[in-house]
Amino acid sequence: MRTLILDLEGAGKTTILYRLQVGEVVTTIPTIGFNVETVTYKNLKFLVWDVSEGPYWRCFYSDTDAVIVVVDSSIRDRIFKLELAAMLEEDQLKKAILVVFANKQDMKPVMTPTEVPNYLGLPSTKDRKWQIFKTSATKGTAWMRP
Ligand code: G3D
Ligand code: MG
Repeated sequence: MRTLILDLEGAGKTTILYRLQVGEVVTTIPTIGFNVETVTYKNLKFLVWDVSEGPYWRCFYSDTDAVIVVVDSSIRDRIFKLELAAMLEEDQLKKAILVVFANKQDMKPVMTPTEVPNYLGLPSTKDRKWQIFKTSATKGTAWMRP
């Protein structure tokens, strides 16, 4: 299974990767020139990078089974919302299931976990399996909403 983990810089991807403790986190700088972290565990391969890297991520789309989006719940970022919507329109990601981590729940959240899916426009997404979890990567907690 190929899983992409995306967010804006600083939402908590690296912390989550280490928290999973499923293997060695390898940081690679491919020829295109941005950082991709990878962890391989059994038949799971996680590829992790910042959404702010823009369209370059297309190179990694093929055969993606799942997309994990890490949202920093302590900020409301319009660019991220637009980037995510555009990304999910991509043909190669049409069949991928979507998991949202509403992260940094230990901080004073600007968005409640109920707001996050609405904010990202998920309820109106057709033909997409998605689920949201409230998380605190630093505390190591994750639970389904509400
Ligand atoms: P990134 O890999 O997505 O860029 P990081 O993000 O995992 O490097 O996390 C960025 C910062 O946010 C780190 O703080 C990290 O400790 C913090 N962080 C990640 N997840 C949480 C969370 O759930 N709660 C809180 N309070 N902080 C979190 P530093 O200070 O090391 O830059
Ligand atoms: Mg990181």
